[in-house]
Amino acid sequence: MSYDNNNIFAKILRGELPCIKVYEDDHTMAFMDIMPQCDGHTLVIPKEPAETLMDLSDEGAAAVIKTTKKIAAAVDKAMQGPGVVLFQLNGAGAGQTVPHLHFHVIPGSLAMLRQP
Ligand code: DGP
Repeated sequence: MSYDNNNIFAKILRGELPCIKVYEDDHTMAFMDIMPQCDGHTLVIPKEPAETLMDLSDEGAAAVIKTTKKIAAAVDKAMQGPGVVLFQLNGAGAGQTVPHLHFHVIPGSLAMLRQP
């Protein structure tokens, strides 16, 4: 597995770059997206170095899903719907731009997402 220790989210995890952090525990962190699709767009990442979901351990996957569930509930409550979209890209070919696994938690609906 390749992992770039100098990617932006690795720097955020080490405290070398700022972020608007909304949640942190021993295994995960959540912070606001710097280029949000809409207000409330939040990112959830594991602390384990993993570029894609396939690179993450089962324990890391359980932790990141647990945190994503918490954040999705909080975003839903704060933004009041109409729903919450989750997405997660694996690899540059899929459009992943930051090579540290992250889940997007976006209030709204698929139809409301900004088109590329
Ligand atoms: P993706 O295309 O799935 O790899 O999404 C990467 C997301 O990361 C994108 O929505 C913008 C966000 N992002 C990029 N750089 C930064 C940063 O320095 N800080 C924060 N908070 N988000 C960032």
